Amino acid sequence: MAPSSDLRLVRQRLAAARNITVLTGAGISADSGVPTFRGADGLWRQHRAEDLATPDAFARDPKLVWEWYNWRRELIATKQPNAAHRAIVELERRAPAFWLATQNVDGLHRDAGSQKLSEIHGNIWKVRCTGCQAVSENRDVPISILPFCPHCGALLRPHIVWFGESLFAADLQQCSTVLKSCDLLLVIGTSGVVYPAAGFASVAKEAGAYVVEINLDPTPQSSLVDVSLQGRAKDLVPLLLDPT
Ligand code: BJW
Ligand code: ZN
Repeated sequence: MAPSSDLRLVRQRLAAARNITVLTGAGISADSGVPTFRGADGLWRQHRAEDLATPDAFARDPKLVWEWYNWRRELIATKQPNAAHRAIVELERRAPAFWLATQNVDGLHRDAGSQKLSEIHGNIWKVRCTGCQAVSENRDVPISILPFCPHCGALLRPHIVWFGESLFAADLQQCSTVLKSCDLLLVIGTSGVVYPAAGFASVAKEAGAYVVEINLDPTPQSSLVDVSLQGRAKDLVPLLLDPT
């Protein structure tokens, strides 16, 4: 099939860009078999992410919240990066300046080989002590419920940014810098409803970047971006790097 004129245009822009920023969401990992949050398979035992991913939910019922994370750990542990994750690694290798901001906590970008990245909502394979705040890697599947800190004995929580919590200051600073300095922002597989990431496209656009969205469906950002390509991340992202 001949590439669409939009696809050709984005390829040219991408090849010419010297400073590229990429924002990804659950849609890129959907192609690896990880359920999205707001898709049909986004519920767990009838709970929505908005009901479980909050400090209040954890304070009320830490066992329930950890059971949800154990279900997700079991699922994610069986998944591999796909062609879209790998194409982003190639983009990082080719571009003179590059940064990836992912909302995904599954670690698949790191598994694929991405190095210049911020996991702005945290990582499911890390835990944080609610007492001494120590962060450590924990790849237990399942993790023992409830898990406690080996240093101070306080309850451990996932090292993840929940609703109502601020993103980590260093990540916010880094994202602000790269959004304002990039020539091209690629927004892949996010519904664009969760802030601050939902505002990234307009920040980059206002700073003069060319903004491209890749998604199965239109999003609230589709009308403000320069090009919106509709399709699967695993098909479209590798095509963007294709010279033919
Ligand atoms: C495909 C595909 C394929 C499928 N190929 N595409 C300003 C205005 C209003 C509210 C706020 C605001 N600023 C802050 C807020 C509050 C809140 C917020 O945004 N609420 C909104 C819901 C209204 N934000 C926060 O609380 C954030 N904190 C913060 O800003 O602190 C300061 C502050 C607090 C309070 C008030 C004001 C300021 C923190 C947000 C943390 C979000 N964390 C979560 C849960 C983590 C839990 C976990 O993972 O364990 O992160 S929410 C959940 O949504 C998760 C995701 O990273 C995030 C984004 O979802 P994403 O990735 O977009 O997934 P989906 O499922 O929504 O979409 C998938 C997309 O892929 C779809 O579009 C599909 O079409 C597409 N797709 N298959 C391509 N194959
Ligand atoms: Zn501790």
